[in-house]
Amino acid sequence: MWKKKVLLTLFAFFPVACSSPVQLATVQPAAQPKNPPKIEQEIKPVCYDKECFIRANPFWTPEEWYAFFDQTVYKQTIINALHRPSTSRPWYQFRQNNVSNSTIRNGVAFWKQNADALYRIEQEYGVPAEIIVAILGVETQYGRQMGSFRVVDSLTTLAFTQNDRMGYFQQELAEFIQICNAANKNPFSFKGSYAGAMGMPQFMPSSYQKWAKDGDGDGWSDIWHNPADAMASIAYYLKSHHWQTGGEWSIPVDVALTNEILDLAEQKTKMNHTAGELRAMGVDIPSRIANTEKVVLYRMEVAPNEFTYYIGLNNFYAIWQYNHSRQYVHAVMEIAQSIRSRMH
Ligand SMILES: [Ca+2]
Repeated sequence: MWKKKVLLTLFAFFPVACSSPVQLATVQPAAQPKNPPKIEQEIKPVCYDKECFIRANPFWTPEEWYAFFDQTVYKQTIINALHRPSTSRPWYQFRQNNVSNSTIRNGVAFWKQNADALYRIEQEYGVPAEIIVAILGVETQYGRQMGSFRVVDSLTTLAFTQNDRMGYFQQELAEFIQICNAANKNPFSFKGSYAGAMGMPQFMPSSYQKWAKDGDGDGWSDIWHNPADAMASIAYYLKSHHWQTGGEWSIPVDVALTNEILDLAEQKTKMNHTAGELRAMGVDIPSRIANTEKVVLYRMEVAPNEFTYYIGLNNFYAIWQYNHSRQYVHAVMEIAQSIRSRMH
């Protein structure tokens, strides 16, 4: 089951990748290619060598695959990054590092530069401009830090070095090559994070297949260079994950600190309770939220050992699906609100 879940997960927001300056891929075709047809990727068994992978992906001949692999470079730094233990920082530290004045200031400038396209995308998808801008800010600093690894090196290294997600990266590699083939692009010209997350919104190839959009109507979803395409892709992603126009995202709540509540606040993020059920457990939820509404209870450490409890609503969950981190959602929301307030 995890494999299926991972496929639906965006490996966005990798701090390692974000530490490098952007080096834009040079992909300027003579003629504008059309978006490739969506590829239905079946779940394939994990391969432990390239021969097996080549047999499983016959859209290229073995000679073409071997010529390709000859040009890819194994990167130990990618494996090191994969195995680096993920440290779960409390919110008050995460906030300090991710909600910066420069991100807000640059977000305001980015909005002004792209105001027409943003307005159009906001109207089409029903996702507010400030949310789209804030996600671009947190992911890649508005395209300034999209990752410095060649996507082919990242995916090949991760696909053929023993790790728990080999099968996942093999599928991502196959999808990436098929995207490039169908669009007549050179796969070696694209850069991304160490894990292969690509472009301004940091989409993995499978996410690109499902949710990348052509925001400026030139026929190619260029999430690497074209802000309109990147913005439309983020908006479509959120819309596809049930963003509700005008909906709330998260509300601070008073709680009765029972063991049941403490347990619940530490569980995985799932919209598996209703507001009515939480009210019955002693959570003080504002009356405007209907008893039937699905919510998730969680808490954020706002200072050492000081917690604020929240209920996350539908739009909290939509953003959480972009990046499975409550801190990420709060950073996006805080940046979005600050940017919006400076636009008036
Ligand atoms: Ca485009």
